[in-house]
Amino acid sequence: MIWRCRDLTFDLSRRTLVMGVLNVTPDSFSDAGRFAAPEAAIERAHAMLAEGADLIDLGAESTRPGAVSVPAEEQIRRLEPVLEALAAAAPAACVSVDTRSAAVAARALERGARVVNDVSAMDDPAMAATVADAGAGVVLMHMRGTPATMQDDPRYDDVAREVAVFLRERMRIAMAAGVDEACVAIDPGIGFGKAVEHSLALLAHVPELAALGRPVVVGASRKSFLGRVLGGAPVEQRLEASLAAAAIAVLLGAGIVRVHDVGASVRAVRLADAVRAARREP
Ligand code: HH2
Repeated sequence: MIWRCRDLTFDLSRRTLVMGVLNVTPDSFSDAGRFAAPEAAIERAHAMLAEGADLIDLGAESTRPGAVSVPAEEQIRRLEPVLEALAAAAPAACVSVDTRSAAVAARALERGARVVNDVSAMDDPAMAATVADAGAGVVLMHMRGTPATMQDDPRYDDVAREVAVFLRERMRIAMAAGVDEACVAIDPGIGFGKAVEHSLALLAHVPELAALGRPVVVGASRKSFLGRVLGGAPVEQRLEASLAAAAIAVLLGAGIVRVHDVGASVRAVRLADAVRAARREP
């Protein structure tokens, strides 16, 4: 399976990609404010690349439950110095921009980003054309509602099936608007309008999403469902469960994991890759 992101083509049959999270926000659910200053963010990006990150997922708008949206101009103001520094690095880092705004995505693509990570799976009507024109990679993620309301008693009859139906439809819309299928990746949106049992079911049912024929992104790192499974562990005690979740996702067919702890995740994922490669086809 390949994933095309402008001038880069990733071969996911060889190994899982690790996407390092970098939030240049004052209010993300973990690392809040730590990388809001451009110098701190740029240093963090380089550290994650040195630890083996394949992509840096740069976000200027928190999407934690209850978060309110950040105007496009403010997102761009937060992103630009970091994008410029990463584009100038040698070799240039592969940056994905975590935004729901086509205006923000367009500016980030001008500044060298190669992927748009859209947690709304293209609710902005201008997003598909923006991605298509740049030949950028895109992550289409499932979310129920908006960050402001998504955790208000989410209900599903069959969460894995409903998420797969939604993602198949958003893939169809993206491709109808000119996005190349080879550029598309899909994400079940763990924790986005999901109760604990929904996030667990989505992890367990990664094979059904992989069956849609595009790389599956899983972002379980440090999320609250892990804390709940561990009997209330706070965010700083979720590393081992995050690594376990990444390894499980890879073994079940995920192609990309979105993580905060890059070095540890790379080591966990390499083992999962090796076990996956050792499996005899049934
Ligand atoms: N999770 C978060 C943000 N963006 N994108 C994708 N594709 N998949 C995810 O699971 C995902 C995502 C939430 O995590 P984080 O960025 O750490 O927090 P915040 O949204 O508060 O900035």
